[in-house]
Amino acid sequence: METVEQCIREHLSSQPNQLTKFLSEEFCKSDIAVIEELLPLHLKDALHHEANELLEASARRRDLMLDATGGTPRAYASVDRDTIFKTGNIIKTVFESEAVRQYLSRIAGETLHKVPYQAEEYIINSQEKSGDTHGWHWDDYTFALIWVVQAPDHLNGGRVEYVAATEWDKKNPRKALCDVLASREVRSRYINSGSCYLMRANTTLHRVAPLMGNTRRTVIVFTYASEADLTDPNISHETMEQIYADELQAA
Ligand SMILES: O=C(O)CCC(=O)C(=O)O
Ligand SMILES: [Fe+2]
Repeated sequence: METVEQCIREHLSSQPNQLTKFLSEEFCKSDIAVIEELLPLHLKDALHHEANELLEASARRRDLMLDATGGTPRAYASVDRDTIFKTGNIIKTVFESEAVRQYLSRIAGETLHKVPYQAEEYIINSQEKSGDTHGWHWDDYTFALIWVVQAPDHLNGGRVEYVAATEWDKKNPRKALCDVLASREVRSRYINSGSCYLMRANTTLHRVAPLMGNTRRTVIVFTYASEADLTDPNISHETMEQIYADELQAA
């Protein structure tokens, strides 16, 4: 029987070169690229199904303000990496996929590596009620791939907002955040369910705007490292340590 990896590899090798080139140009220009068909449909369905099941069984609310990113809020339900690892199957298989990493490396124009910090490999987040948001922040590692499992109602917030080519001043994050927001144009995108997007997330300031009204938005977030990240002494994990304090202590 064909393995998941073989299936993904075949699927990706049949993507038109033109499309890959277009995505790569998009990413190069704007540090974000929305990919509609990174997986064949049946695997995407399985991925979504697993995310919803894990959320139902094991989600924990996170409601906190993060000092490390300038005092911005996190308000959503989430499932941590170890729970996904222990009870899931397809999410970790797709995360481990070399074919996916190679394809994303073509889009990014550089090699994506497995992230050297396990807690950040994959996470499920779900903004589930009015006001829920993933506040302004930068990620610890260069690349994030976000699978939109459920998109919110179009008129009810939950859009991805971002400003590319910015710097996270870890010594003074609040000022860095305010300076960017005071001086730069913020872009906003509605990402459809079934799509995923690749972002240069360590230099792109980003957030999920607060939900307005009764709607839900669920994502699976994969993190990948650049070659440079692997030896960067300035990478730290304060954000993860604060959001997942209980889980990381238990581990
Ligand atoms: O939910 C999203 O689209 C973004 C998630 C995110 O930025 C993160 O998990 O770091
Ligand atoms: Fe992020």
